[in-house]
Amino acid sequence: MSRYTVTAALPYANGPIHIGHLAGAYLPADIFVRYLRLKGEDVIFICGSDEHGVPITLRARKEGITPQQVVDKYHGIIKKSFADFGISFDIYHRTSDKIHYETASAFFTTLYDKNVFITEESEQYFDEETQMFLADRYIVGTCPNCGNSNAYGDQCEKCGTSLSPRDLINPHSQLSGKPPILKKTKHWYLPLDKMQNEWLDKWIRSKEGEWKNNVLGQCKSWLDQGLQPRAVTRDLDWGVPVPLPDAKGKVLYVWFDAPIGYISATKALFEKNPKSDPARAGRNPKFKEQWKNYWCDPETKLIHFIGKDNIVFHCLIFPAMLKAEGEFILPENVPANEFLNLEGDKISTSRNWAVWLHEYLEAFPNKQDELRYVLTSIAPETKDSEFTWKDFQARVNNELVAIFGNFVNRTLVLTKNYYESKVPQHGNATDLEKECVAAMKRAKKNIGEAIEKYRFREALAELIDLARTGNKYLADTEPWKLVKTDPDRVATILYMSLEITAYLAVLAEPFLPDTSANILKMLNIEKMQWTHLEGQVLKPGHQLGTPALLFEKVEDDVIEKQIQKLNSSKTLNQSEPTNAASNAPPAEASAKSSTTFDEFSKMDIRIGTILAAERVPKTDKLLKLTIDTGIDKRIVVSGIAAFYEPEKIIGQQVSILVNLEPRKIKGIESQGMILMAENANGELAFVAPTKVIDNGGTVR
Ligand code: B3M
Ligand code: ZN
Repeated sequence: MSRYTVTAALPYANGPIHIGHLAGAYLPADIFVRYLRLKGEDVIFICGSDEHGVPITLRARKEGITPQQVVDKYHGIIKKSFADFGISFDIYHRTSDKIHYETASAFFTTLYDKNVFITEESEQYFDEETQMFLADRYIVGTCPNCGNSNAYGDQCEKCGTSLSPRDLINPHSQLSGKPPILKKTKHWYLPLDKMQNEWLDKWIRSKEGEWKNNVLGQCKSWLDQGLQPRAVTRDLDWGVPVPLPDAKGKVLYVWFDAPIGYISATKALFEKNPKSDPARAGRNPKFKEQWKNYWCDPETKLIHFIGKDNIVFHCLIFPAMLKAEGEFILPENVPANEFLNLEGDKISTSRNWAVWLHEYLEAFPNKQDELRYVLTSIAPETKDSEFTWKDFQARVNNELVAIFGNFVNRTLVLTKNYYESKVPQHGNATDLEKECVAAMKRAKKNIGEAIEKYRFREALAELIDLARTGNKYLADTEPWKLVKTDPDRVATILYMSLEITAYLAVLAEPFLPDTSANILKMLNIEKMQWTHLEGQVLKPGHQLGTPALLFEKVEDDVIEKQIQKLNSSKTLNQSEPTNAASNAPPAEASAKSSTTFDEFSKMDIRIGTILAAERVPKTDKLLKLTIDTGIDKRIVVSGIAAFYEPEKIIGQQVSILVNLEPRKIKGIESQGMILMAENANGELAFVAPTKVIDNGGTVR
């Protein structure tokens, strides 16, 4: 028996969960854990809400409530979604819990006492109006890498580059919208540069061939650039206080405390629900407290399931912390997934371009396994992948209904009709039955091996293949025709089909837990271990339960509704003119007919800066912008509200056509037009200089 500690990324408790979360981390983790449990391994599955960090406090500001109210609300919603979809955590904890504060504090103190940290006083951005330092997402500006004007102080979500506030061009405060000033402050840093040289570089490179390429690739690119010391404290009032006398008003950086959340959750698990492990405790008396078996015993395998945006934290920074602490094991593997897209577009909370789990369940009650199935078959394991409703429908109807459900149902209904739902006595096996037995063994072996290699798509395909084999077996042998002429043969065929069904029930459990339970009930057998799936499973004469349909066809109108629902958020984003003063044309394949330089020169295009921005009431699209054009300050109404939040674009430089005839839009006189770039999906982005140009600068 091996011991495993399996974690899934702690979601920020600042919003509900969507299909991208599920496909990225929680489903693969759940499949892995359910499989290990079926094999009788000693495994704990840990998760919880990440309740600190700027995403939470920003949300609180937006909703006009306290951070604690935000996390209380979303912790409940998220926890319920996971439970609804059968994500079988041993504990779903939260980082606002007392035990977490104690654990994270103690962890910091140990590192401090061991002189791990370096301290540095440096100048950081400060918002004079709110008298606050602007950590991480409190500061917004233009990404130096891709020009995205909404990059955060810790990361550009557009190009994925990790940033520090000083990297941003045109930085401004999320709180006041004003450009910040610089102010001195002291912080504690993890010397990742030193750690890279001492062991981290070697350790990561030793994972070659073992860890997924997408994961190693990202790690190596970080290492190749050379790691920098990283601050693990922040000037904020929401978080775990830094446990030092000279650190008033400072808290631990959320990415320092959050992964420690895995450890505190494990402690909480054993406080509430001790699992006894006397054998190991006896062998290794050093670890008296049980949680330590899962974090400190070098034989335990620590596996982190995450999305690709969390790779650096789980592969480099958290291991660096664990190693520095000294008592802990390092991750055995970090099988991170890429991203799941939705109907041709990135999933986006702000544009409501998502399938939320709680909304899915309203439309498809009790169809959790259908979504688990589809998301696993398209999981972004090696590259980004895409969910579409049509594909969802096709996979449910053509695979779950037509193959899996159909086979199980035919088997049970025929047995009911011919043998009053008692397992028949089989006769001699022909080559056909031998092939079935071989297919069952192969499926068990291949599914297990694929799961152990984190190839869940492949594992699921093997499961459907076994059902396909069963379906073909019934089609080839046609027991419904033989029943009059060769009843012995029919008994064998149905016996064999029931055996395949029993295999399917057990092998499906990691992927489709409800379906597995339903089949077991119809077979009237207890839940079985993976290892018990050897030889004959069912005894002749055994009384089966009542057959029922496992899956229902998903009809066109249901799918249409979902597509319409999504499209309505798209129309909301696009219905009004994309730029009120123009009617920007969609991206066009061929160039327009030629013009003269003189014609072009009539356009007076200037560089300006957005001084103020607000939504135009009763519209979804329009922002009223105040622009400093270098010539004057003027109002422009622009149809960009779907793409930019007003408070985030203050200070943004833009190109503006200043000599366009003024035009009244929703009662506001718009004096000019902001130039926007538009892609084929109708997404807009500012056309802005790549370095700061004085307002009034010309565009030619
Ligand atoms: N809350 C980021 C995220 O939800 C972060 C994960 C923490 S895992 C320790 O993507
Ligand atoms: Zn960028």
